[in-house]
Amino acid sequence: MSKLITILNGPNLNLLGKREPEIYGHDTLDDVEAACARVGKDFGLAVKLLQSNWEGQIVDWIHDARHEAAGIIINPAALTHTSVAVLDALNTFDGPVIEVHISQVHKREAFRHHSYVSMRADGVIAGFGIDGYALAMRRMGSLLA
Ligand code: DHK
Repeated sequence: MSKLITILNGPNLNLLGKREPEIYGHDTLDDVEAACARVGKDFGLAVKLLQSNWEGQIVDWIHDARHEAAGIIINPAALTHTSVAVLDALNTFDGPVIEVHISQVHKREAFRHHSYVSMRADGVIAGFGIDGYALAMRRMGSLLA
């Protein structure tokens, strides 16, 4: 049976592909899901990709992952820089957590340089576009082998 990886996406990422394409590119979250599912096949990993604009919904999905997922890949988007609640929720999860940012946040505004989630993440990927999600899946494959 495949292990499940929950891939969580925070505010505004529903607009991926339409929103500021010069920063976030033209691919959509459907493209992200397809790429992650492809990589997952090589490692015996299934994927469940979710997106919400609501902090509490992200927290609830992290709680769900406690019972059903082997690992979490999370792009918390703006919640990266603000949310102690998301950090606390991730601290209740036992498996590996990988934080992904599509853009190179350290090249951007100073407020994007700090991440609460990085205090829990086992790995952080930034600036690889949506390829960052597939790279995170590969890493999950190694960590969960
Ligand atoms: C996405 C966002 O929406 C921003 O708020 C973050 C992140 C960066 C990304 O690069 O994927 O600052």
